[in-house]
Amino acid sequence: MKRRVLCQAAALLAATGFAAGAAAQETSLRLVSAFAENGIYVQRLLPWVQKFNAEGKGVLQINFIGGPKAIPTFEVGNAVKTGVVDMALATGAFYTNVMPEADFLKLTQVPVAEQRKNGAFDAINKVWNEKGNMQYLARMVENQPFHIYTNKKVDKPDLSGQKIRITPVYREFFQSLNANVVTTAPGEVYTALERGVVDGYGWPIGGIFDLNWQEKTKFRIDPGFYDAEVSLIMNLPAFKKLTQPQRDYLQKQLLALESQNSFWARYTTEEMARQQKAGIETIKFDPATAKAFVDKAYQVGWANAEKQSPEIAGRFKPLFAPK
Ligand code: 173
Ligand code: 173
Repeated sequence: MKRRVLCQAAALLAATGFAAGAAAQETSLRLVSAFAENGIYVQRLLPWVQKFNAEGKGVLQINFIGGPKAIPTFEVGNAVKTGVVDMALATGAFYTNVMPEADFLKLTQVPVAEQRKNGAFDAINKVWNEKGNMQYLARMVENQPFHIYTNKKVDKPDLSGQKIRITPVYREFFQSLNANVVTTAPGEVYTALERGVVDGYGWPIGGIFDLNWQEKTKFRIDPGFYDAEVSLIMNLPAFKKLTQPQRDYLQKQLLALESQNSFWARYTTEEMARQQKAGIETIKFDPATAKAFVDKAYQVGWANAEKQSPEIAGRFKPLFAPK
């Protein structure tokens, strides 16, 4: 694995090295995505990169290298930490190998705009700086709850006898529902479903069509739980090297990116309709069971956070709690 990443790093440097020195004041940041290039997250990010580069000429540029073919999904965090790349689009569940706290961001119940005001964003950055050698830049996905998608019908929140594809997002919660779990990158979900290696998977409400999973999906369990966190992160030394005008420009564009997050509520409505049209049936619980299901997700999520990192979980919890 190590060797493969080094080898890819060499390829990245070779691919991007030519740009260096073109303009003395201009810095070009190498960006990768832990999510597939044809998926909704990268599809929304690329126009932002284009605008960033058009308006940032002579100041700061972003060079999008690619998705998981450039750096494998679960290696992206380390690539940012070590400076193999400058910046990444990722989610915390993909870089718990850097710090377990990365996955805690799924537990936020306040909008990122509020996180910037109430101290949550600063609290996150203190940890990301100290433990991850990273700057947490911006959250570009909000209002995207996770769901259980399965091919085996259930009439209560019990996944006994089911094998479910997970990432760290879902592990303890699905295990508490008696599932057998197997961790895979998103890029392996289709094949796992096709071969019957798994009966289902965890994923947010939106995006299952991006890799054609609807072809292999019979049911979605409602309600959703947590909030999918997809964010830009940056190597800390690379961030600190930026001049003040570069930093100001970056910050302006990051806030502009976050200001578009109202998209996600609309996307949820569209994706639910699209799933229904594709023949995916919804499994719903009675209101009391649904509430207990969501409460359990947060209870299990925070209990695990407190077990892994009690001090930091204690700092985050009041800042992430709904008002
Ligand atoms: O994993 C690899 O072998 C790899 O990614 C690579 C990259 C550049 C040149 C040769 C191999
Ligand atoms: O791969 C995943 O299921 C996962 O952890 C995730 C996190 C955020 C957005 C989409 C997927």
